Amino acid sequence: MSVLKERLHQKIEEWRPRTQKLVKDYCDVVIDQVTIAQAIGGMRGLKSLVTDISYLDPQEGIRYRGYTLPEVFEKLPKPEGAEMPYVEGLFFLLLTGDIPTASEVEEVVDEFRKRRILPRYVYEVIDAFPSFSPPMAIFSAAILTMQRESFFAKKYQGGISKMDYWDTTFEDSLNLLAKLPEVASYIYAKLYRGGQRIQSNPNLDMGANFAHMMGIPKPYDDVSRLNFIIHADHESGNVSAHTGHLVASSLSDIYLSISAMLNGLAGPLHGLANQEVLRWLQDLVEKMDGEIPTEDEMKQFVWDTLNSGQVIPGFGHAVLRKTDPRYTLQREFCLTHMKDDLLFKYTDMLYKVVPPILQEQGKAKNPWPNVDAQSGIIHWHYGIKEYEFYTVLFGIGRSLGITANIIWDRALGYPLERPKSITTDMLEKMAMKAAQAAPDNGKSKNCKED
Ligand code: CMX
Repeated sequence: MSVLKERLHQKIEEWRPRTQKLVKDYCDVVIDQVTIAQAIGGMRGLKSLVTDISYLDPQEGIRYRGYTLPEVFEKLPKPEGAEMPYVEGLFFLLLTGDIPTASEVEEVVDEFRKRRILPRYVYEVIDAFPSFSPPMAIFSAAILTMQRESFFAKKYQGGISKMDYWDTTFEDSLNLLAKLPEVASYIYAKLYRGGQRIQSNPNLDMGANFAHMMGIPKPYDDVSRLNFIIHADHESGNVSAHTGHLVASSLSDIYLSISAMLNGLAGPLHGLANQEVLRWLQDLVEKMDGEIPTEDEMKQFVWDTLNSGQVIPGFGHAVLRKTDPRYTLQREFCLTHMKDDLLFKYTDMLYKVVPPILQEQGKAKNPWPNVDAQSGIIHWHYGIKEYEFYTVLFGIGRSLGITANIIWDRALGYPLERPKSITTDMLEKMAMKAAQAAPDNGKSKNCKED
């Protein structure tokens, strides 16, 4: 058994009694209540999911296993000469809660290397897609195709103890994660490089190997590591994480679950926003003939977008109420490596101009930039100009967190997810009952104005 699997096993054994005790002795303790606004409004803020892998504080941003992102980047071991840590080390941290030693990371790197080879049929499936297919659709389908490889599904059919579900799910997760960079880079080669594929280099770690397969020199290896790590997890309620968890809760295997979560990530209000940012910026670059706009011109462009009924991509967040630390980390990278880049200059001006405008407009609860405001311009700078591919890059990173969550869901025996729905009729009756009991006209105080 590898050190990672052994450590995970030990952590699971230690953790199980905590969850069991909560369910057995404290099952009736109320942790939240649901309002009509939440039931109709996407369950925003409703505390109804449990994960120990990451926690999103609205003011501070994400913590992985208790560590802020700057701490994660500082503490995780790095390949020699690299600025950014091993992605494989992050997976160790997400699964166990422990910062791995250099040799522990090396073992995970080795596991990924051994499992990276794609079955031939995956290339054939990717090749069979018509040209101009969206890369996220191909990515999701390629993963779905590999479902026949699922160790969990085979063992489940043969009959295994519930206590052991996590073990085969762990194996499936490692097998899939190791293959994702290969799948993604092959999709890129097929769609945008006339099928000219660069074979993977087994001597490299996940980030460096991905950069190599994409044919992009240093420091894109560090960009890949940065990109995969910051996108890995954002607690459980976002669309991709929640979809992965939901699908897995029916005991669908990792391949089915990750393929499904990618379909959620592909939406414009979620992972697709990074490509929307680029499209929107390119539009402005064209209007400005490549010149840097004045602040007033930039403000006008932002207002024009809002007045035409569109959102400002890369700004706002369902939970965060401050600048996303994932944005800040990428900005620091840009300041070191590409501070004269035209799109970076635009992005930096937007950082100044957009928040006061969104505040003045008074709709968005969070006027600050999120992770997507900056990620696309970095890939663009290093030569990935096909921005519909950016969500695929997000998806590789997000898979690390979601597989870690699903392994733990299985380990702790989380059951089938099945909330209850009610009808509008029922809601109206509840609203009337509340109104009769209340003073004035019975209308709630905190409802949104028209
Ligand atoms: N530009 C303009 N209006 C915005 C806005 C933005 N960036 N962010 C929020 N608003 C608007 C909403 O559309 C909503 O308007 P209506 O009341 O007319 O429907 C209002 O402000 C309130 O929204 P909110 O409660 O602040 O935000 P939500 O939780 O509903 O949505 C998000 C969050 C991210 C979808 C939203 O901020 C948005 O659309 N941002 C732009 C797209 C984006 O960057 N998405 C990426 C998010 C990160 C990720 O998941 O990858």
